[in-house]
Amino acid sequence: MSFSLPDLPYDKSALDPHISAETLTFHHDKHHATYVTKTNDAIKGTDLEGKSLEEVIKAAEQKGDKGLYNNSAQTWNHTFYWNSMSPNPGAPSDALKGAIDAAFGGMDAFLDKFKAAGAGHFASGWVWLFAKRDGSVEIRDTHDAACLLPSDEGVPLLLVDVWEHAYYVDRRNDRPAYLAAVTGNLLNWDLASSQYDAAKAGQTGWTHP
Ligand code: MN3
Repeated sequence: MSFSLPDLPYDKSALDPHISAETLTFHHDKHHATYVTKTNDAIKGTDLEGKSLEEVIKAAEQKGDKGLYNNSAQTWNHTFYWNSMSPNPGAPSDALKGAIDAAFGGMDAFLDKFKAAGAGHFASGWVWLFAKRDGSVEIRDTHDAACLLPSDEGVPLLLVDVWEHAYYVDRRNDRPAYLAAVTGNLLNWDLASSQYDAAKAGQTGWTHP
């Protein structure tokens, strides 16, 4: 059994004008697809074949297999990123809104800090909204493929790609404009709210299909 490239959870034009269909076509059908193919190639015929993607990522990390880690973590990150955006973004639950208010002093202050974290992240990586098991939330950024899987520590709520391929077609080098478009219009608060409930309940939350 091998991993399949999950379909986008919306039409390729659904995020336009914030993210174009051209960007989604290249990003999903080329970049994401390549990570899936390379993950499958690396585990074919090994004892990892048939395991969940989360198990593959953890095994690659433990073994120090950088190639497999990078491709499997990028597969997970991209699927979670697609789901972290929606043309119908909704609003955070009262519980999550309370945690954001406590951590950042309000939604606008959170969005400003999230955008600043993304704009200030050096080179390729990811920006996360992460909930700890005690119900507190924080912004994290990770380099290259590094993936924050659900753990005893907490659960990721939202994830935004800041690799250049996420925005260069639409925005050229203007990463702040991409971050403003995504955070202002597309963040999937329904997903974030259900992930927040999972974090507090000691559950795993979203897992890769
Ligand atoms: Mn990407």
